[in-house]
Amino acid sequence: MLELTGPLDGSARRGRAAAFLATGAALTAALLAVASGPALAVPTAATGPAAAHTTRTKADAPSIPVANVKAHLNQLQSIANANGGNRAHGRSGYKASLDYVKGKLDAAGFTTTVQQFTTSGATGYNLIADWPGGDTNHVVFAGSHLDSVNAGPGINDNGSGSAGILEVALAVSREGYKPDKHLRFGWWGAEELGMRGSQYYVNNLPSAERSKIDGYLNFDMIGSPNPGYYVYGYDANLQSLFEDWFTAKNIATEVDHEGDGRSDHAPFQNVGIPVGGLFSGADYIKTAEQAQKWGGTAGQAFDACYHRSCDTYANLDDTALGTNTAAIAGAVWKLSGGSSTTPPSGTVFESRTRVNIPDAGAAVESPIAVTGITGKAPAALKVTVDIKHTYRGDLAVDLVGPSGRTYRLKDADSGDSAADVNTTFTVDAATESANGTWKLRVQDVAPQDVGYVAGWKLTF
Ligand code: DTR
Ligand code: ZN
Ligand code: ZN
Repeated sequence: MLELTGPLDGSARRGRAAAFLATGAALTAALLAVASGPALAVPTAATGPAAAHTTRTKADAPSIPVANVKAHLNQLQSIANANGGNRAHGRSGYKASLDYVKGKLDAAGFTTTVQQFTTSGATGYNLIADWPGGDTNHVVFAGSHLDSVNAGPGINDNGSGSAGILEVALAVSREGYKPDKHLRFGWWGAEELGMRGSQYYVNNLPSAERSKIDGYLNFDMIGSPNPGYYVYGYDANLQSLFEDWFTAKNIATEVDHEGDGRSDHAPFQNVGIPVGGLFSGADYIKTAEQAQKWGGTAGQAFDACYHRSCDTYANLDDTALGTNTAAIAGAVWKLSGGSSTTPPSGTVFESRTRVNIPDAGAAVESPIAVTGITGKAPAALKVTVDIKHTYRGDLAVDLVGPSGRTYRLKDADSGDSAADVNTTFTVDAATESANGTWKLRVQDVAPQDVGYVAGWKLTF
């Protein structure tokens, strides 16, 4: 698939947000710079352990498999099912949701804090997750409310935003991302009662700490079944950052006016922090003109199950969910600037054999024979992939273990027009014997762009 995309350019226009974006814009230029460490000699074919590499590159946002986001939403649905059908403030389903999200973040290396508060006679909880490192005087903050209404599981409102930022946070960890600015993520309680959790957080944040937040990005409903693509218009620089991202993907957007004061951006906005965000629509009706540009059904609500029991796992549009999650990742990486860390150290088995990938054709495989490793493969097996391709969204990438079991590394994503796949994936391969033939399987599922596997490696 061939698509011309302009460079993302968050040109700075004013104030702190301008400094925020100026850094972002400067970083955009820097992101084009690639600093690579010494390339060590490696075997030309897949043989025994090779020396670990040291490579540092200015990082671009990784692609985020929407399947990963949906897996979190499936868990939230199960939690609601097991807790009276909802995840509402003061109910067991909310705390179970928070415990799920916290568990994922703790395992990924985040510093998490649970902030407790009382509202409407019940205990509420906010979850804050800080990614260690970055300049703590400049915080890039992404948040979503985790609570549902009492009437249902709240999968779109707002499991979708919660799962989207969770997966972006986990991608930060997978990539070993080292942002120049400090990254913080928040999951808010009691939003449905009137942004009580986020208001409590802001009320209890010293003004000196407030001033360190360069911007707060809010994501409340990003997977509506009859979706629109709305961008918050409260800060010109953050608005244009998201608008530029969607323009580069040829997706039209509108500025959201329905949500004024109606979600967790409001407490931050009210104390002067620049806010931005995305929204896919609630109970308002999609017009014919909007259906023309966004698809879906005119005359119907963006989410007919808004605040109803039918806001379940089935109440999602995967394209909107995946696209908005990708936009969140793009904004987080762009605004925080930084580099990926050195690849994992350990016993490395590597192939540098080129394997051409047929355009819109059959899957191809690149094998690596692993020997001399006793026992099982690790639960955090690092798979570093180097694929050259002019439109990485055409590619589906899997790891095949010696048992023949397939592990999905990357979904095809028609919205991801960036080039190449240079990513280290982490795979739970603990059921596999380490020794044996491992294969990287790649399939190009869409016409017009071509590429090849330049190499890949396993680190045990
Ligand atoms: N997600 C809604 C709040 C909300 C945000 N933007 C809009 C626009 C129109 C209706 C509702 C909303 C909630 O949490 O209830
Ligand atoms: Zn909501
Ligand atoms: Zn709601």
